[in-house]
Amino acid sequence: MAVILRELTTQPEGLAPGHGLCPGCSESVVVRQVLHALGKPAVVALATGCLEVSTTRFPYTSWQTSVVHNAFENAATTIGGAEAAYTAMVRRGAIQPRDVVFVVFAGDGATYDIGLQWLSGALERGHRFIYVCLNNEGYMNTGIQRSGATMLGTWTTTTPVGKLAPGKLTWRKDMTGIIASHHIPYVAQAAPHAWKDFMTKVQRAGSAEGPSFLNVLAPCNRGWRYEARNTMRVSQLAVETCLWPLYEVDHGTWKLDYRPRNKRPVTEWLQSQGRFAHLLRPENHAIVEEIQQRVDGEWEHLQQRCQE
Ligand SMILES: Cc1ncc(C[n+]2csc(CCOP(=O)(O)OP(=O)(O)O)c2C)c(N)n1
Ligand code: SF4
Ligand SMILES: [Mg+2]
Repeated sequence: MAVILRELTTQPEGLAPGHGLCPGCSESVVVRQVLHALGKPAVVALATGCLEVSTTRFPYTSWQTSVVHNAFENAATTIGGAEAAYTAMVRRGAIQPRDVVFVVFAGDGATYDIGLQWLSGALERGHRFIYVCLNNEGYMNTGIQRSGATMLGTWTTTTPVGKLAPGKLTWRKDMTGIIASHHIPYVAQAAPHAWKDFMTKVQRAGSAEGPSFLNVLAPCNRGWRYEARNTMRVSQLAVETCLWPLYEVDHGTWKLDYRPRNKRPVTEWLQSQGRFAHLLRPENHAIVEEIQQRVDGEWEHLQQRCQE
């Protein structure tokens, strides 16, 4: 399986231009990477979030695929139902089998927090679908609130910065690890600047014989407070600082997909975004140290898991 750029350029688009996502938003990039990598008809379920509200404004739609919007929390259940109905109808001869793939796009709020039990159940039942978490580290659609994916010290509208608090007070969940402990066929972490790595992972997820989960960092220039043109640079910095390592768990085998030649300090990531501006002040030095220690600890742990 190989991702060949020339072939990608001739494929039809699954997501049309003219949607309402902010200029510079990574979410449309991620969606197009997924649909292009699959290269076959997709049945898509959307959790409520920036992607859904910006691409499905009645009476228009940006989707050139089948798409269903459900509630904020239950996209995994919806796609599981669609996949089960399809399988049952094929089995009893009501429809002809087709080469189609079932895909969820859901934000980190929908995935890490409010939809976690629905997702966990669908994974445990073994439905064949790809779950893509668009992880922009906050509830962006409703005004940049913190989520379980938001990192320690981050400014959001519900973790304000002031005399009493320096942004978010707790670390983030290891959602990729949580999903890996469901022992599904394929789990991976990815980022949009590393497009070939990501699209190869999408293809692996698409050929898995059961559920698969892709946790994709999805930089949000609006909520992260950086200039729209820097989206891919910010994505790259997350990986080069080891804050967002690229790895996969393929049938239980952990594999590191990228090792930075020169691991960058987390301060470079913090400097790239206005939501961390307060952390660069001397009085918040200890928080930056803690972030670095946690990132280093997670990186060490990951390398051990990958037997590197
Ligand atoms: C049960 C429920 N609670 C809250 C909301 C309001 N709501 C809609 S989208 C959203 C935030 C989505 O955040 P996330 O899943 O991270 O997606 P993003 O917009 O950041 O891409 C919230 C809180 C809702 N629609 N339903
Ligand atoms: S708020 Fe962020 S995630 Fe939402 S459309 Fe704008 S850039 Fe994208
Ligand atoms: Mg989000």
